[in-house]
Amino acid sequence: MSDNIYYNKGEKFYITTPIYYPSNKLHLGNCYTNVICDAIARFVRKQGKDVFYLTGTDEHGQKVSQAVANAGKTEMEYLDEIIEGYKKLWELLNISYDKFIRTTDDYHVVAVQKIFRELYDKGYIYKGEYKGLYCTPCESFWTESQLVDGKCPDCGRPVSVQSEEAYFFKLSAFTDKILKLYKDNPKFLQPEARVNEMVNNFLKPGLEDLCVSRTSVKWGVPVDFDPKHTVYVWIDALPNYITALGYKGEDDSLLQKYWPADVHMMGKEIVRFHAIIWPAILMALDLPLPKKVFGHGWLIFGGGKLSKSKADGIKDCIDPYILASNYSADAVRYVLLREIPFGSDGNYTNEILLNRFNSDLSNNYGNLVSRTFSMLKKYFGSIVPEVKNDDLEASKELKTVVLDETKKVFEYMKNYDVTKALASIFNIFSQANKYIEKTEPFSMAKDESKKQALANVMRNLLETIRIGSSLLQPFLPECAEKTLNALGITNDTYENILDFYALKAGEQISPLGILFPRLDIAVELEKLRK
Ligand code: ME8
Repeated sequence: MSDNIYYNKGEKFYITTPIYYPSNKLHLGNCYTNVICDAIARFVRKQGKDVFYLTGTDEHGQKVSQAVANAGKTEMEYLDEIIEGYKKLWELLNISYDKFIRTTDDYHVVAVQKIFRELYDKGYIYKGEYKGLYCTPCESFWTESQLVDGKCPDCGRPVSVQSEEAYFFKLSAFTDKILKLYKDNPKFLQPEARVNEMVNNFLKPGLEDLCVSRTSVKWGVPVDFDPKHTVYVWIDALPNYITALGYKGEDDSLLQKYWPADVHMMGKEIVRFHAIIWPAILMALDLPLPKKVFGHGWLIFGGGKLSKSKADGIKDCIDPYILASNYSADAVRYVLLREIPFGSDGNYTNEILLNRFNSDLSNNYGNLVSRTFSMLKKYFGSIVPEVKNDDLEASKELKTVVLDETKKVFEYMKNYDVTKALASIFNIFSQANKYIEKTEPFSMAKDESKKQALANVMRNLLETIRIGSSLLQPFLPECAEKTLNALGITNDTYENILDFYALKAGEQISPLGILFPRLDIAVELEKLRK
């Protein structure tokens, strides 16, 4: 990002989520990466940037073949249904991606074949014999030393010895280059703890060549010059970030425009692929590297990472469709962004969601907006009042908090820290509620001599709500947009976010219903248990 952290019209910004494995049991943890990326993409768009936001699905590999065999469908029938489910979920959660890539898309398949061939022609891929420990659910080979208690270090399931003729990628040639990359660009991989993990677990022991084709897996991209081989699923998956932009396709203008990516966002369990293997492939292809790889933490449920296999066994209380339909997409987005400290793990329970709903969304933001709007209606007929001679200490304090917290939001978002940014935004709302307690507009309204002071207070509240809602919009798009629209604001940007008085005196504001009706937590918990 450049120097002006508030507004940079036209600057390019490319953000990606990992491509998701097909699953017909999508859980709340699955939504996390996309919700973070959506908040960042929306925020950056409001900074005037030209954003390209990519998500999609990772549809090849042994796991799909197994699921298809069980379901009695063709691969594409099985996948199309699941992909529809993903698209519906993203729509429900207001995920504003620009492109959805499927690794079964023809252009992707052809581009992966061309990439494989180029790496082979350049001598980075060679043929050999593979004997290794393979975890089928994770589609990963492991070395003996990487296993934990003899099992897959990612999912804890058993691994099996597999041996076959295979192609290899010369990953071992990249150890020093990747170490240099981290050294020269300390912010390439974040948070910092992930750098230590990569260095200690993989780079210091020295990278091993990577098996990049399988003859036993049929559902995948065939190696075009040796078709009994199928491209290893990660070598098929990682290039989605460039094939989606037209790399090795007919038109690569998007690639010219947006590559390298500003940030690849993902969960920490797949950082190894993105911070070691992916840069090595890009170096081998002579392409620029992404500016940042960020490995976020996990949503923890019942003491461990919420995963697809685990979600299968749990009641629907972590079903994002049910939670978003009952409590709004904004509430689901809020609990994910606020409860999982960005970069770390965070616990989820329904109590946490419902308590956050009542205390932050309903009592703090919702109540501030509804009290202010109803007072404005009562005292000024919903007309934006003019400020004159505002010498209240409380007003100065409010404006200072609003502008300081606004600046902090932009500082935090420079590092994509969505959790801290949200906390700052809610500090603005808390301060505005305190301002009402301190200034007591309801008492002022009884005293004709305080009419102007009352006007000042109401105007300060409206402007605070405007700025707070403008900041909130990328995170909770529905409620913030309703509020902004009621204030007569559409197509809001951050161009003048630091101007405190931006509304026009004399304008009528529109009525606004209750944004977050208070919930009876016990009743809701009971409903979710069913
Ligand atoms: O890994 N908490 O796909 P995926 C937080 N296909 N994030 C979670 C989570 C949880 N409990 N569970 C899942 C893949 N995620 C590969 C990627 S990219 C070239 C290939 C996140 O469907 C996970 O960390 O298993 C990842 O960022 C995303 O969901 C998709 O995971």
